[in-house]
Amino acid sequence: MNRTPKVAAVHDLSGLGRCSLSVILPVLSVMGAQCCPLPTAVLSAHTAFPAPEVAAFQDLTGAMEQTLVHWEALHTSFDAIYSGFLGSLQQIDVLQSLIHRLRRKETLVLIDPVMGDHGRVYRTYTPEMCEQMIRLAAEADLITPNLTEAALLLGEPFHRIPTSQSGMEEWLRRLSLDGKRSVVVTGVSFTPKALGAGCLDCRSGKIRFAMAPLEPGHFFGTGDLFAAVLLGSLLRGETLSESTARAVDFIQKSVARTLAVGTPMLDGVQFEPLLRELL
Ligand code: PXL
Repeated sequence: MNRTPKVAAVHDLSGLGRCSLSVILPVLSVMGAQCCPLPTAVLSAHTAFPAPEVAAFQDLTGAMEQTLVHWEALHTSFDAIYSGFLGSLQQIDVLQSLIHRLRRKETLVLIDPVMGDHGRVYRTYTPEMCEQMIRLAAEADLITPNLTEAALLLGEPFHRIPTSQSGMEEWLRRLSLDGKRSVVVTGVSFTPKALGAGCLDCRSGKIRFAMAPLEPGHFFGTGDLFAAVLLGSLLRGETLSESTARAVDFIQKSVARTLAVGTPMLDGVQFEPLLRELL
């Protein structure tokens, strides 16, 4: 019988709006992985909710540093280190130390470079943070940018985001840093009726696209849901292209269900009833 894979999940915990740890924990658990949270911050709601002046935001950078010291003292090792939304330059530095100090040869380092969406950089993300994230993401085994983040990583203006398959293949090769890391780009679409992701597996050099019917709605937190399903699938031994297809399919079904129920976009997608499909 196989040991349960262990994941260090470096993400925030947001009370309202399904995203980050509140999505990643259930998905990884149902897919048979142990999720060890390293919370970066506790928020009353994710940052897209209105009324930021009354919002709770507890920065946990100090606790992150202390956790790293404790985990290192315990000689803890992980099958994967998986990071997402980070709140400050210092948090990116802590993540870098964590990777340098706890990574083993067999550890999969998945960095989701959460910096922006829909052609805009998140308001909490400074140019220095973008630069530091680009540097750190160069050390990842796998990155999962959306189109906006892909442009930021490549230093390309948003209007140059490719709309053709050959253009996206070229971006995937560039994002892989000449095959040094694997890449999954989300939000890819070449026809009005389909949306999905493109992946480049640095071990085989192969590029694949996984597409699903386009659902007419945008929801927060789908990037986190996507990367969590992708990672859960990879840790079960599925290939990058199989894992990408599984994640695309799961997001499409979750979005379709949410549209049918009609809950608000800020609440994220109704994935809970579909979790059993990931078993
Ligand atoms: O889903 C990305 C994300 C995660 N965590 C917080 C966010 C966002 C995106 O806006 O605000 C707190």
